[in-house]
Amino acid sequence: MTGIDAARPSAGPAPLTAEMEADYHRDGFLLLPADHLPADLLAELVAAVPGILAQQGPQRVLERDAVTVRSVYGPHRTDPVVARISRSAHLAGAARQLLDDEVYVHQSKINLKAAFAGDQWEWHQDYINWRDRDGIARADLVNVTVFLNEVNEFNGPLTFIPGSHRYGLLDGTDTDGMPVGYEDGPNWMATLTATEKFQVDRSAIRRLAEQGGLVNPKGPAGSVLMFHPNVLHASSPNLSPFDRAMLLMVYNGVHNAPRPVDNPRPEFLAEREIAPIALSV
Ligand code: 6CS
Ligand code: FE
Repeated sequence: MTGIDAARPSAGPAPLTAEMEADYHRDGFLLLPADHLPADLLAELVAAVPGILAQQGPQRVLERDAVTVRSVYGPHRTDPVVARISRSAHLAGAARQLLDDEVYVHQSKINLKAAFAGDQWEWHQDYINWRDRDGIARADLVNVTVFLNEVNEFNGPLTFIPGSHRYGLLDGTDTDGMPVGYEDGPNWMATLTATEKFQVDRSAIRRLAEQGGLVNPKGPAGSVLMFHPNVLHASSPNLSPFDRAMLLMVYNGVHNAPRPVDNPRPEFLAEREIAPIALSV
């Protein structure tokens, strides 16, 4: 039986070992080996990326320089290859395991982090946006990221504070107004740029980093990185001559579907149609 009223997911593909699950819950992130995704699936995905980055429309967000692509949102809705990969047991099955629920994609994006020009992401927790803007009641979501290039110490890897997800949403300051360079943009742009709208208190970041350290998972294209919506993370600008493109898919449990909100964000940022994914291979 499937459907939102169904109990918990029936037995199905379980790509993660018990040890991997424990690591994820302890650290708030988990890097899977590069061969987790079948090579043909990865090759198809990599081939689809230029077309996605060339999409015209509000779902494409530029860097402050107004020419370099920063992100393209919602490719699971517009691109058949990403749509298929989003349903694969390798990814959606792993999300289902971690959330212990049927899942659907709340948000997807390609973050390009272009060679020379890709800008930073300041320290943040993802969940604050999904709670406050999209009406999602619990932090029962998981980011599943596929590296589309090699990620190394030079091209702006995501950096985590292990264990920081266990403290829930941290205190900070919600800034008003639009970030520099985006003054004329729509309101929803404020949480998607190099300047975070919600600034987590630096004293908390320092304390958690002193306790947990910093880790930046690296690996070849095809590596899969999963991370918790409350884990503190950031990344530096990409000064290297190598792109650092990633596909990120945010899976939510169907029992955690968004409640209605005033001013809902566009559907390319926040899915409103909740249909549990039927896993494919
Ligand atoms: O606004 C959002 O939904 C998002 N913003 C950030 C900074 N991270 C995660 C999420 O995609
Ligand atoms: Fe984030």
